[in-house]
Amino acid sequence: MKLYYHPNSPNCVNVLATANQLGMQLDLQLVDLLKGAQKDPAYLALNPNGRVPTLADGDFILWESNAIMQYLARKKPGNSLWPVDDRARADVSRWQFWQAFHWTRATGTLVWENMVKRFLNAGAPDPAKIKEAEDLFHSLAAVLDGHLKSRDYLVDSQPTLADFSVAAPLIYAQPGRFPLEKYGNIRSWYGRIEKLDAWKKALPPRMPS
Ligand SMILES: N[C@@H](CCC(=O)N[C@@H](CS)C(=O)NCC(=O)O)C(=O)O
Repeated sequence: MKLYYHPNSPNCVNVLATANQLGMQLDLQLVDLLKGAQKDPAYLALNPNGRVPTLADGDFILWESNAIMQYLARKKPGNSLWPVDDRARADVSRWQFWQAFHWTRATGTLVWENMVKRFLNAGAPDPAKIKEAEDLFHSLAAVLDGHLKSRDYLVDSQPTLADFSVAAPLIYAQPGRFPLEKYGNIRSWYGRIEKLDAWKKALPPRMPS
């Protein structure tokens, strides 16, 4: 299976960590976002959103990182990343939807304003957008931190797809200036994710500071 990816994309780190944890080898195809390769007509034919990641399994093309993670997990029955119990599986989906719809709105804006703009020379950070994203971040982080108060991982006693999806944006917590000070449970949980070999192997080789 081919994964069209960029090593610095959090939405690729979650997929790579999943493949690593499942012991799967993906044929990695770089889409150079810095050169605009995501807008090449050949790539847009695979993924009309012009974003990474995209998985190609023969003639089956799949985009959206959470869908890709579930698809990979289905290929390895009996794994602990995507439990088969109906409620546990629904719980994993709950957090993956929460990540895609809510969490990345806050974290994505902070990463763009505080980090990516600097790399792309795309102008000064916009204080109003940062304030709005920080407010959203606090309301969401309070939910996540509260949930993690009595748990080591989001759904199970071991990591699931939910943990990889929700943890992925945190790879840029520092350069993105995520206001995490008050959220000790999130920091401890992310510390546990960071210790996993599958996660370490999925991280970009060079991390911006
Ligand atoms: N919801 C999508 C988001 C994908 C996404 O936004 N990818 C970013 C990188 S993290 C991208 O390709 N950006 C390129 C662009 O916007 O031009 C997923 O989870 O796969």
